[in-house]
Amino acid sequence: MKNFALIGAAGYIAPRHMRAIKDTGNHLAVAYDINDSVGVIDSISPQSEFFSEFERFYEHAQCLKRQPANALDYVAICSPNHLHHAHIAAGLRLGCDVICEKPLVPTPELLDELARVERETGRRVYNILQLRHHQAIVNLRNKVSAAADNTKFDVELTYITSRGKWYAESWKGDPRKSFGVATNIGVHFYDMLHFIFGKLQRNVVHYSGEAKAAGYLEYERARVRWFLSIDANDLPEEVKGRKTTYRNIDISGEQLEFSEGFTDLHTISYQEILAGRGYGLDDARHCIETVNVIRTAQAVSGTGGEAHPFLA
Ligand code: NAD
Ligand code: HP7
Repeated sequence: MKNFALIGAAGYIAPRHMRAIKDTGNHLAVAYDINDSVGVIDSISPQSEFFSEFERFYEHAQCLKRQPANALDYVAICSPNHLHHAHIAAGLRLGCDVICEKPLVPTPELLDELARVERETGRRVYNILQLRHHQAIVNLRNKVSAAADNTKFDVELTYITSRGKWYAESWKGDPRKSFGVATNIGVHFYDMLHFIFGKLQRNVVHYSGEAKAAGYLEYERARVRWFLSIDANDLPEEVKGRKTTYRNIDISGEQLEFSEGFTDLHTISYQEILAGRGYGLDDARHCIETVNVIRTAQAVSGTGGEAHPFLA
């Protein structure tokens, strides 16, 4: 049984990590969040220590090292995106392996920096890239690998996860903290596209705003017109009023709707990490490079059929 600490324990995604820790037979020893609305801990692990100040959390974690049975093995990180780097480095320096939410860090340079801390401490960082464990995505990847080597698929990706006004008011709507919608939410499908279709060869941005973004990506095995939005008005008519999310890949005319099937993917991610098959810094690099380019690119109008139809 491994001992875990959880940073960002009061937030939206933290309970999925708490469940993953419990369901993989491990122990949530310590939770930390600057917000003390953490009653959810009771439904999973009422004996866990809780701190709302980093200094007290850190000192407690250091002291645990004196008792081999209680020393922390893993630090799981669910804090806002701009804090990941500092929290990951702190976890490694505590002598723990780290499991961190996406986007791991905003730039490839920060991945290099974390690789240095991994070498200094001898500990490892793992990233939650849960779409790689989604059965529909795994099936699609197998189908693409089985196709003839010279097949290049035409893909239209529509990713709508609608959010209310709170999103813009929260840290998620602040580009200094979330790095914008393409990084905060798009990072999932850029990673998924790379996982299925190979290396990225071209990256063009057609639109970039607070609530949506769109562009064209060309991979070894696919040409992708993509559209991402958190605006419910962008939901297709057939799902409006019925669903708040719509995640669809149209691959050469065939529709693959993959909005469902997300609930257990954190637990699967943990199982894989604990079995030594987790996704580390090198696996995260491709999607981090992609979002880094998208964040800094000048938007241009789509030509030659490269624009997603929702942009018209
Ligand atoms: P959230 O705002 O609901 O939770 C963030 C938590 O971090 C809050 O409880 C907040 O009080 C806490 N926090 C803020 N500053 C802190 C600090 N200095 N020290 C400790 N805690 C601090 O956000 P969320 O939706 O839970 O997102 C958390 C992370 O998970 C983000 O990185 C986000 O990108 C990621 N996320 C991933 C998925 C996914 O599908 N894999 C889904 C949602 C969020
Ligand atoms: N929801 C909340 O109540 N609070 C939140 O903070 C977020 C959602 P989905 P997930 O918005 O930051 C996705 O769209 O898949 C509500 C991204 N993950 O299925 O869980 C929401 O209003 C994630 O990377 O959201 O998370 C719905 O009612 C990104 O950080 C419900 O939860 C996160 O949005 C489910 O909403 C975000 C993926 O796209 C895989």
